[in-house]
Amino acid sequence: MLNVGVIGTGMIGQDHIRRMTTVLSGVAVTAVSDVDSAIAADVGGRIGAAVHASGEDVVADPAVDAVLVCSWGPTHEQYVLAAIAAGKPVFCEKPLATTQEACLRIVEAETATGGRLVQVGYMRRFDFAYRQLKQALDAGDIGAPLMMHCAHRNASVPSFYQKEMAITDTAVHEIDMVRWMFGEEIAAARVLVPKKSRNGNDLQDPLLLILEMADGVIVDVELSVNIRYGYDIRGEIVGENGTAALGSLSPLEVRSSGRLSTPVPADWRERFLAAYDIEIQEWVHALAGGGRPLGPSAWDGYAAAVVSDAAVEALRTGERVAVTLPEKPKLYEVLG
Ligand code: NAD
Ligand code: ISE
Repeated sequence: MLNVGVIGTGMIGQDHIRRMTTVLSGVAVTAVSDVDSAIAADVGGRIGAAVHASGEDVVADPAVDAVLVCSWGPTHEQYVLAAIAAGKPVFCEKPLATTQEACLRIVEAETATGGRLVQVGYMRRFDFAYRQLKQALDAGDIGAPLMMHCAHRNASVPSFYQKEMAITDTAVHEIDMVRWMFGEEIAAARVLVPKKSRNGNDLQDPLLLILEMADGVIVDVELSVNIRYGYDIRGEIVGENGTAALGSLSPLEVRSSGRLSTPVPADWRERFLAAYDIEIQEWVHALAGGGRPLGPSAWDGYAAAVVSDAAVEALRTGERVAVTLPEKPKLYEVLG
């Protein structure tokens, strides 16, 4: 049994606690903490977990084998570094940290230990539809890839969401996904700014992010974060001999009153429900008996941060911004 301590018991923290306590096997939640002590006490009390005053106390708890960080992005670095210093595996929700410098500090701390401890919550790699899409691509079903069209649409975003978060909080999922999908790094980013939606208040919404992969494949990502009708994630790869795309939004079709309709997921919890289950279950299995995490690494978190910084600069300047990564440490060459 893997005993997990959860830092941050907000939306995704509670959702991961629900899956670890009621859906998955081989895992128990033994400790929680949140800067909002009332939420932590409520969530911890419901599952009989120890409630700690700080994230560092969760890491230090001898009844915690591994740590799950689900607090706000700017707090990730301190908890991931604390877990690495304690030699405990840590799953950190995306982004790994909010600056590339902070991500690099994590990479350096982890490589100094000589083995992987960190996994980052880029769950699309665990989604059935994305995995099928990659299988079709890798099998050569559509020939060599040339372009990919993506859309990332949120019905709405929280009030603390700021303009650049369309890149750093939302598009980071596509940034990670295309690195994994094509097995290539991203070489440059541009951002086009369309007519502004009146649903977006102070945000520049929507945006069109253009990513150039190192081998010349071009990816466009529509980012609409106040589209109201629901949560809609799209992806279509155009190859030399065909195209492959994520399938329909829902397995249900309703034919009624002369109309054919299908439900649209409300948010990420619904759309990626099974992907999160698989992501955390595979993490638990990988750690069983003292194993190492195999999913998205600290290096992947760092690479996503470097690209997202370039895209933020492209948004500010209107220019094409080239992306340069340092050499990948050997640790990540071996373990992915
Ligand atoms: P949230 O605001 O609902 O919850 C975050 C919680 O962290 C809050 O309860 C807050 O009080 C707590 N917190 C803040 N600072 C803290 C600190 N220093 N120590 C302990 N707790 C602290 O936000 P959320 O939507 O649950 O997002 C949390 C993280 O998960 C973010 O990094 C976000 O980007 C990520 N996220 C990932 C996905 C995904 O699809 N993988 C989806 C949603 C959120
Ligand atoms: C949120 O933090 C997520 O990670 C969701 O998957 C994404 O769709 C949303 O835009 C983010 O704010």
